[in-house]
Amino acid sequence: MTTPDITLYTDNTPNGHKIPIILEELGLPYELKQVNLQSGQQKEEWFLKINPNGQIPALTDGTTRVFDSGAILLYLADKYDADRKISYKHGTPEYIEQLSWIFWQIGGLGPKGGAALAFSTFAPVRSDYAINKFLSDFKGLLGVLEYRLSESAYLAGEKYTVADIASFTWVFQGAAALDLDLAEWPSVKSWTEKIVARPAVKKGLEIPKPPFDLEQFRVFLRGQREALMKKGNEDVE
Ligand SMILES: N[C@@H](CCC(=O)N[C@@H](CS)C(=O)NCC(=O)O)C(=O)O
Repeated sequence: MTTPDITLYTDNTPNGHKIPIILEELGLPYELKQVNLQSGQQKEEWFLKINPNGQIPALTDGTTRVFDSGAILLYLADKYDADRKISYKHGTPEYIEQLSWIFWQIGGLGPKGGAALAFSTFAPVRSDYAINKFLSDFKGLLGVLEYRLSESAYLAGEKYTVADIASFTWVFQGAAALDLDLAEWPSVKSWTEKIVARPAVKKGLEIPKPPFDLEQFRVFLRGQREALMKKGNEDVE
């Protein structure tokens, strides 16, 4: 195995936590650089050289740069998971399944969860149309996960993989942020509980420090939502 020379650029968000979880699962050494999203560091010139899209997470490994969490998790699995601890081997049916769920998360669960949170919680104006659309899209995708996890222990097969990590952070933090009760999706709930109990996941969720207080965040967001719901609906009839 090539010697890793990894620097991880991340912050406390669902996409941001995926990569520390994977690095911890694989026991890889890395340097951590927190990119403060609140202060807009992700759009600074130095960071755009690492991710021209100006978002976290991103990673450098020696002279190689990798951005966008799907690319990063596949890069790490290909390069550093020779024992296939958290990934399937290229060309196997499970590898294709793993790939499908990763792309599904990057193109669907993440953007829909992000939009649901933005419109229901942070929007400067209230649009019931946007709130309902993105919340129901996100819940629909939780239903897709429920269907898959009621027939398979993990998303790509019988083994926990990078595909699970990709969706897990969005379910674990996304559902809490949106005040959704996972009891509505029982297989997703027990899958989430199994994953959060893993030591590497516990550690990864606490990077960068200070650890993210999900319960405190949930209460804060609830207040934001209540304030938004007091505004008039601005949808055009
Ligand atoms: N498709 C990207 C999405 C990354 C993304 O949305 N990152 C967010 C944090 S979760 C971000 O950096 N937001 C700040 C911004 O867009 O300026 C990935 O999977 O890495």
